[in-house]
Amino acid sequence: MKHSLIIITFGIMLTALSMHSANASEQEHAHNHQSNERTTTPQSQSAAESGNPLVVNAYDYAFDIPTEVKSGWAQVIVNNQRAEEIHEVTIVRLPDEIDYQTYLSEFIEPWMEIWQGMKDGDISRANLFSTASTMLPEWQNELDYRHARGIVSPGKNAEAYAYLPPGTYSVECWLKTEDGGVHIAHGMIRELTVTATESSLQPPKEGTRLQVSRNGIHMPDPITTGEQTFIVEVEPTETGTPVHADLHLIRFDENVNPSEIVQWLDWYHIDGLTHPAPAIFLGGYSTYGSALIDDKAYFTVTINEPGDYAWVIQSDPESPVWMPFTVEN
Ligand SMILES: [Cu+2]
Repeated sequence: MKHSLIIITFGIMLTALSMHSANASEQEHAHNHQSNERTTTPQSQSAAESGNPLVVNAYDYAFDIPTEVKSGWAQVIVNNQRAEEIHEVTIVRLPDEIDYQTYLSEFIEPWMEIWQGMKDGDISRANLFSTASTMLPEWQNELDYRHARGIVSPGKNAEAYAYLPPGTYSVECWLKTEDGGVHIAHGMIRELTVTATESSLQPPKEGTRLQVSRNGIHMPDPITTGEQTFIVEVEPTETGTPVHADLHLIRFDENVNPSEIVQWLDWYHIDGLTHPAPAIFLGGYSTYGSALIDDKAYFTVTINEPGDYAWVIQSDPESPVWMPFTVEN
């Protein structure tokens, strides 16, 4: 599990080489734009009351985030209402001796090169790991992923709970533009400091229960429209790693092909996580790194309308793991 996470992170890095100076003005613009609107965002207000919000405003292609957040539980609020494209938020704690600039130059930049090599056909999936290991620093194994892949379609918000020990972090989006450019390389990466001051926030105790196991996805109770909080119990395997890497709530139309959707979730696939998405993504969680605490995940989504929805797990396109269901009013 950890291995695959590291590989995924690699891929994102390729485009980062040029992102830094090129996107400074764009980020500046996004930041100014966002400051004016933040106080009017309902999600920001509700999170502020609960103690430790980490509001991530997404743009095509920039993040506006606070510079620091308290340690302990944080409410990661992804606001994708101002973007035209789908985005995600990965939150990774850097090793103690590695600063953010070193992370960019020694980890992100090689990953962007690796992805370019995959796009050009110079690096195959079969030799990806061996190639990556020669380009990436030893300390990559100490990267500590606390949250990843809460994929959110444009016009939507999603919230998830993450547990963040103090330290220096990177907040980044590994999704890709229509021509295969990783969003990180276009500017969707930011430094975050998690302070020693501890938040009093606790994850929600009330919510709709979900179980994810080797048998698939089990949701005992039907869900309705409105804001929905999910508490997910993820079955560990014999080795202690969760059975599935991630879970997403999607809205789809009758032409949906679940194989196409799970294939799209594969970052290493040449068209994986590339705009446009084959369904509307409303939120979810990933088990990368240390993202699960006590084998549980917590997240909140807003379901605006009744209709056809599904839980989808990144899985083998030959036998996709998904659970379609209908939402009533
Ligand atoms: Cu993005």
